[in-house]
Amino acid sequence: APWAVCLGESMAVLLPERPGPVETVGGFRLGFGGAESNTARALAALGVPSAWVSRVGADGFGRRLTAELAAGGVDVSGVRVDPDRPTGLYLKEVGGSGLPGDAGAGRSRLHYYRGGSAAAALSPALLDEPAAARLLAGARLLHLTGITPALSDGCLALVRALLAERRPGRLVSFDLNWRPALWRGRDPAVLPELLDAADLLLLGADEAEEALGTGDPAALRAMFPSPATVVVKEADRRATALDRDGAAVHESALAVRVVEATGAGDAFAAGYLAGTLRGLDPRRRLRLGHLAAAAALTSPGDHGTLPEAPALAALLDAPAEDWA
Ligand code: KDG
Repeated sequence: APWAVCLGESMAVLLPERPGPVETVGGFRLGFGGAESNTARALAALGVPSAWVSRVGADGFGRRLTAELAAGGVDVSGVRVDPDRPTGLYLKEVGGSGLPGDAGAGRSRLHYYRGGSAAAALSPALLDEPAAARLLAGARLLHLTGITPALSDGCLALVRALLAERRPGRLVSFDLNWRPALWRGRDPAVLPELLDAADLLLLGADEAEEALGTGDPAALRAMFPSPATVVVKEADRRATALDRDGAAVHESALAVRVVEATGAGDAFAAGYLAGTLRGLDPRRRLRLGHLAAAAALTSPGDHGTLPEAPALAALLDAPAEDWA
């Protein structure tokens, strides 16, 4: 049975041929993305048996993205096909000229075409679907993000139900993934209660500042007393893991030339969670997060390619002065 279950919406994505406003970018390449399925795929790439649970439309996008995830080693037996609603779509607008050193390079705006999508129809009814229920019952880790509760009332109710249902031996991780565009017309005040119900909380300092009023690791730890671990990512600087008594472990991020940043947070989560499931020490968990994020940062799509296992192992074990 898969160790990790990642639940949330995945979409087709239109990736522009070059950076700039949509009007000027020429053609688009088709890709697939979605925070939780990105994490599932990166977990599988790290050797962690993983499943993605969601809904897609009975359309070519849904079939293609499900097939791509399956080809990436992700268990898709818990993906339902909705005959009445489409697979969602988003468009990436990449900032700057694309030349290295350009301050706008790598910054993207996502434009969503996902209202009324198949995944937005997720609800607590999922818990009675045999395939999903079997995956959820067998998992050692359930990974959720702050995107799902923004999608619909049904999605919010499902996230609440999953967080309320504690299972011994199963960790629940929650990545804030603040997407203000998705909360228009909905109330993000529900987020703190959800975040505090997880075992393992992942937050970007910048997004936490915007969504919660602070990006300070100690302040966030104090704001969310329940999770066993709170991990705060300070962009390209470092990440900090804080346990319940506030003890902190820091690890610097790797210096990389950013090609396109979307998906880096999802990859970081996968690295950190893979390290957690493997029982690595706190520093190596953070390192594996940084390595997976670096792979995503240096690739134009949401996904990157990790170093081969021996190189990865050497980096995890490197003495502090040789790391970053
Ligand atoms: O983290 C990457 C995601 O933002 C991207 O894949 C699209 O899931 C997505 C979303 O809702 O923003």
